Amino acid sequence: MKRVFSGVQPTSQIHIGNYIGAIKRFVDLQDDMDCFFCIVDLHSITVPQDPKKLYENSLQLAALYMAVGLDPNKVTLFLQSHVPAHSELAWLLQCNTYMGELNRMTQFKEKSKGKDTVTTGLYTYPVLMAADILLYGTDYVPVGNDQKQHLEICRDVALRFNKKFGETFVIPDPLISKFGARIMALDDPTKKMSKSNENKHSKINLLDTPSKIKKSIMKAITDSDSEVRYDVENKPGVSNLMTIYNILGGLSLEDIENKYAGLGYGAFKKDLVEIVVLSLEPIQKKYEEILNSGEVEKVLKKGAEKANEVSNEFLEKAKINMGFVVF
Ligand code: AQP
Repeated sequence: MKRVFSGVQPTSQIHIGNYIGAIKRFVDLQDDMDCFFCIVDLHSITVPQDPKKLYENSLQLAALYMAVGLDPNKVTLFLQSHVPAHSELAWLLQCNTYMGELNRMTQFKEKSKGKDTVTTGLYTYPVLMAADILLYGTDYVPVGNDQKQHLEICRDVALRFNKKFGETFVIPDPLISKFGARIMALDDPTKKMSKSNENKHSKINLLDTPSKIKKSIMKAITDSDSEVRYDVENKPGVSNLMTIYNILGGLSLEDIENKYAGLGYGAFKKDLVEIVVLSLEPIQKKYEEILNSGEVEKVLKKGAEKANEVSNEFLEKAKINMGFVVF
C-alpha cells in the first residue's frame, strides 16, 4: 500500500482553501493509502504564537480533522511535537542543505518581506518539512499549490542524501490537484486565500457562522461585468467562486454557467452561500461533538505511538548511513 503524509499548521482558523486544497483530499485518500496526517505545531512557531492559542488550535485542528471525515482507525493522526524524530532528522538534513537553495524559497521571501527580523526557523522551515515527509517513507504528499516549491526542495535533499550516504529515503511525489489547488482570497482574487490575511472577509473559515459566510461571499470581489463565466485570466473573482461552487456543490463549470446565464452575480452568490453553509453545517456539528467527547487526546496519543515507531526506523537508517554510532 502506498504511503501518504501531509500536515496542516495549527495557526489561526482553518479556511476553505486549506480544506479544498488539502484536508478534503486527505479524506479521499484514506481508504486506499496508508495515511499519516500531522498537525505541524513545530512549523507554526516559525512565526510568533500565543502559547494558549497554540495549545487550543492544536487540539481544535485534531477535532476538525476528524470532523471532516478522517477516521482515526484508518489513518494515523498525530502532533508533530510528539515525535522527536522530526526535529532530529531536520538537523541532519540542514547539514546537507545549502543556503542558496533556501534563499530561493518564495514563501520565505513573502513571509519575511517588510519585517525587521525573522527567525532562523522560518528560513529553515522547508528542511523541517522535508524531514516530516522523509521520515515516513512517503510516496505521495497531498498539498495545495503553494507548497510545490517546498516539495521540490524535499526531493532534491532526499536525492542528494541517498547519493551521498546510500539509499535511505523514498523520493516523494506531490499530489497537487489540477483544480482547486489554489483558492483565492475573496477580497483580492489575485492573492491566495490565506490564514494570515487580516481581513476576515477575505476567507471563509470552516467554523464560520452562516451570517459571516453570507457577508463574505456577498462582499466577494468579482468584476464590472455580470456574466457568470469561468475565465481565470479575465474574471478571476467569479472563476474562484465557481471553483468553490463546483467542488462543494458538485455542479460542473459548464452547468454553473448555464444555470446563471442572464441572472447576474446576485443569484449566483446567493446560491453559493447556501452551498457553502450546507457543506460546512455537518462538519461544524461533528466538530462540536468530537471536541467535547474527550476522544481527541486518545487519538493523538495512539497516533504518536505509531508515528514514533515508523519514523524512528527511518531516522535510525539515516543516522547509521551517515556514520553515527547507533547501538
Ligand atoms: N488558498 C489555498 N488554496 C488551496 N490550498 C491551500 N493551502 C493553503 N492555502 C491554500 C494548503 O493547505 C495546507 C495547509 O496549509 P498550512 O496550514 O500548512 O499553511 P499555509 O499554507 O501557509 O496556510 P495559509 O492559510 O496560507 O497560512 P499563511 O497565512 O500563514 O500563509 C497546505 O497543503 C497548503 O498548500
